[in-house]
Amino acid sequence: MKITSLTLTHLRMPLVSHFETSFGRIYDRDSILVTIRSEGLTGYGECVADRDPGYAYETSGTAWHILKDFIAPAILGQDVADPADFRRRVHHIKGHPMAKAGVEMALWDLLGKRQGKSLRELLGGQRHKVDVGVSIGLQESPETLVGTVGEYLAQGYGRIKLKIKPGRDVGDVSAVRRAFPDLKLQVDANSAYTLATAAALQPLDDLNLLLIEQPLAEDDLWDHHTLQKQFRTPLCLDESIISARHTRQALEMDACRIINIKAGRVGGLSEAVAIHDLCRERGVPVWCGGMLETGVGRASNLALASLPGFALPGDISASDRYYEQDITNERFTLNPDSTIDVPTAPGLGVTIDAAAVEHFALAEIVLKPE
Ligand code: OSB
Ligand code: MG
Repeated sequence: MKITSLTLTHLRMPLVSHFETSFGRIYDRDSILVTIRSEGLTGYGECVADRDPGYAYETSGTAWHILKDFIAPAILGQDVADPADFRRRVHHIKGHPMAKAGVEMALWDLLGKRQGKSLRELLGGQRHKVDVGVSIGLQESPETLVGTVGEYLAQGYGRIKLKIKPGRDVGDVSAVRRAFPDLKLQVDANSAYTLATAAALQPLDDLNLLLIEQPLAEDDLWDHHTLQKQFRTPLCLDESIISARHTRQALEMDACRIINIKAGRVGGLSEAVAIHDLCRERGVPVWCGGMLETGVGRASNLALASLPGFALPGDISASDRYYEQDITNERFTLNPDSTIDVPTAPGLGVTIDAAAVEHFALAEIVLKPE
């Protein structure tokens, strides 16, 4: 696939309701839309780096720099055979997985369009619809939280994830558990605890949670191992899992018993599939995390989550949970059985609403071969 141009569009889209985690509150979501033109076809990818380095060190600013100054020159005017070839070409660039993943997604989209195959088919996904849940940010009070959970349950979501942080953990989660005794419930701390402060989480072990996501620092596999020994509830790692190699090490260390897979965090869909395959071999359940994606990234997540090892519901909610207006013409809706259909058209299976992209664009550059 000869790469004729690469367009970067920095987007900022208002969220339907603000989203608060242990690292901060946002009212709108930044992302970079990657558009690649090649041999008469156009591929789209989403770089999920956020405005602030709260979840990960990458930001829209660092991703823009790495994409423009390092990744684009490695592919512009070149014949990039497939995503594996792309990975070899950017291997010398240390880190910056979200920047790489944005371009890799666009190449998968192109590949699918060229071969007339959906991303699900290309990745080897089997399901035509995937189980999903909703990730709820920190609310004003436990009462508001119980109310919000009730609203999502009424919409048909069958699994709820609650964000927690020190001081807003056992009280909040117990209130939800009391109100909904049979609910499939899990929590996510986004690395807000240390081994010492995580002792406060011990009562969570009696609340029948599916998992406790990323309680400790991202670079701290060993203390997760120590903490896992103190909990019957499986720990699940998100931020800590940056590659298939780290996944193997985390599992060998018993630092967690479930893996959250996000293509952006691990450098792209290829690495995400490699992590899925490794976990499947070892009988470790995985699920698809979310980054408040636009319709582009949501289509990619759905294709990924259609692989057979995705045993738990993903953080892939319907479009209307995030954005009143999206950048894809297609909107994703929730089926009554708490699933979302996997797109079937070639590539990502979505089309771009150019007017919406223009409306949300803060900056755009078109890069071409020298
Ligand atoms: O830790 O899973 C996370 C959103 C942004 C950054 C990190 C996370 C999240 C979510 C939302 O939990 C998942 C979603 O609905 O997209
Ligand atoms: Mg998480």
